[in-house]
Amino acid sequence: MNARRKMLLVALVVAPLVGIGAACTFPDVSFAPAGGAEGGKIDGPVGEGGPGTGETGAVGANEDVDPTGAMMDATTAPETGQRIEAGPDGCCDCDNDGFKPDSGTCANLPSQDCDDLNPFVFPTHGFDQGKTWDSPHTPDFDWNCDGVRTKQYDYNQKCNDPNNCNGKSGFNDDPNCGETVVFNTCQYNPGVLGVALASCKVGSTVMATQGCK
Ligand SMILES: [Ca+2]
Ligand SMILES: [Ca+2]
Repeated sequence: MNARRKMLLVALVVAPLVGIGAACTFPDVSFAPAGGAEGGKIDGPVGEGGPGTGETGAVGANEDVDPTGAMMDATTAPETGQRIEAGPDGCCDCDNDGFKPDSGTCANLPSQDCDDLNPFVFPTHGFDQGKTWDSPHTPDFDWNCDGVRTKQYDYNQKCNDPNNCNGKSGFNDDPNCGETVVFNTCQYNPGVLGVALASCKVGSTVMATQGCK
């Protein structure tokens, strides 16, 4: 093979590798409101897994996270005016949310409203991305009165563990309920056996709001 042919062969081999290297250099980072002031769930592949191997969805998520939370919509309680001063004497379901407190005596309503003066706190309430908690009930942001604060999305997800990467997503840090912060979707690279190890990195980023219930 003469020198010219050798150079041509090298160029043909190297050029695609340079292209691949360039394509893999920068993550697909974007910033867009998601699940923010308008409430709702984050658009995109959250919790749905992705191609290749690895864990999917909320598998391995923090214990206080609902594994199906990422697929659910969320409401947003207003920051002010959530709680009423008092109901009329002898009222049952004072906040008119369809539930009465355990002490309520009126008929035909389910009980266990843990705060009958706040219409945004009641059993069956789904995730809410409200920022403030205006209720004596504890724990705070237990919108559905089950005595436990459950978070909608996983958190402290740094996308740095190749064994827990593919299809994973979550907040970069651990935001409070109703707080809007950076949310990562991880990108898994299986590597090439004997050449490059599998790796995990942040594939895309949005701003999102933690919902709780
Ligand atoms: Ca009520
Ligand atoms: Ca709860």
